[in-house]
Amino acid sequence: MKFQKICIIGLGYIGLPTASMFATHGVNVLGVDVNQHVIDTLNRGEIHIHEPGLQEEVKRAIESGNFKAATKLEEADAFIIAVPTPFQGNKSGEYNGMTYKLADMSAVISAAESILPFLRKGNLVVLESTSPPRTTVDLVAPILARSGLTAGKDFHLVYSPERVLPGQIMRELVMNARVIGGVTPESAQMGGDLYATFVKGQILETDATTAEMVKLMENTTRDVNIAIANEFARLAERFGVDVWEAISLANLHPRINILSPGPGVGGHCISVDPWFFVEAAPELTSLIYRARSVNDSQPHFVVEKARQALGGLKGKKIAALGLAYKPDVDDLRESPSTEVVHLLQKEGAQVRAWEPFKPDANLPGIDMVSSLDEAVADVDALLLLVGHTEFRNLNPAEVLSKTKARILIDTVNGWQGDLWKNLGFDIHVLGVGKIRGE
Ligand code: SAJ
Repeated sequence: MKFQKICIIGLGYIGLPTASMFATHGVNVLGVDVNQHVIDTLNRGEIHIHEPGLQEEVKRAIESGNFKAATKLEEADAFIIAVPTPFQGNKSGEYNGMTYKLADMSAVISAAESILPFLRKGNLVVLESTSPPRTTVDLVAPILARSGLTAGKDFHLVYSPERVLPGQIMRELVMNARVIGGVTPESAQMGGDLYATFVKGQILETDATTAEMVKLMENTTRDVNIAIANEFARLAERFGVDVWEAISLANLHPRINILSPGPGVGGHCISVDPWFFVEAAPELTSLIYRARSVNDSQPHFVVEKARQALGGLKGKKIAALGLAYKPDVDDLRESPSTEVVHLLQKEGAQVRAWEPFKPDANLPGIDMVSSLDEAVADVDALLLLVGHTEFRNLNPAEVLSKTKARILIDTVNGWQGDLWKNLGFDIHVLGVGKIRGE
């Protein structure tokens, strides 16, 4: 089938790249978002998020005449739901001593409801948002059935997870394999036809619930693997080992690939998605639950490290470098760095935070400064929380000239210890329980 027009609901990190990609491949795209500011920004040809290559793609999309943004839907051949599925801030679930977070599906529900007046026979509806198992068949299909049309019979319904890595979205959107889970094989085929518009990776058709599980399994596996790296870092400190050296040696084994420890796991994906499994089946997910707990407690481990390095935290001044959830992105969602800053302040430290990718971020309770110089000027220690390239490339001599701090706490192994040590800095690296080089 040829798709003439599609509506994409949700113009965030996934919806906007996807919308512009379809538009530059000849499909007429209406991008819909509830946020008027987002719509105004896009219709001016600007973008509201930072992602390499996105600005150029959106510009091409607008120039092609195929893309416009609005707050209201219109009739279309296909509807794609790409809205956030965070967890609920104020509620949690309990099972056998486990306290777990609950998915907030309200944006998916509203998006599905917004399609109702426009749904016609023969349409395709795709859910891309990461969702708990069975969301497509148990939540979305019944909402859409209120139109009087049945999924798999009158219209096609598909779950197709986005699996792109922030920072690499534009390339991965095209090159990654795409899993398309239909409520019927015909739905899956129709979904495959849609994404074949721009996807160069393999298109793999399956059923909707399998596709949901695939997505959650991927991110859960990564979370568990990061948790074990974080636990190895704790063990290495206990046993006087440099975990980074130990990991690189272990990874020479042909079947081992240990990930990197750090200040914790952030972002809207890996720190959230495993909870969808725990919520759906707490009695089956003790390992997944434990991994989440290890990663969520990693900021506390960083704070203890800072306490040791500084001989106490009360009244100490600390420059926190990096608040994004990972290197070279501007996304601060679920960032472990902000958690570290809050915990340090709770212990009486005074923290100045510098985030080069979002210098004007407004984070309640956090003192954001507007330059690196301002952050490091009058502090006792520099705390590296994110391995942004520009932090990794800092020139130690230049930093020395701008700060009176002589203590460095590096949670991401971003700084070459020797260079800093030779200039008189005292360097403490997460996961390193010995003096490097000794
Ligand atoms: N992290 C570590 N150690 C590591 C790797 C990552 O501590 O070795 C931390 C990062 O600093 C960050 C968090 O984990 O705080 C997550 O970062 P990430 O780069 O692992 O993943 P995301 O959240 O940016 O993107 C993930 C990707 N999933 C997988 O790699 C399995 C991406 O492909 C998904 O599309 C995305 O989640 C998503 O949207 O679900």
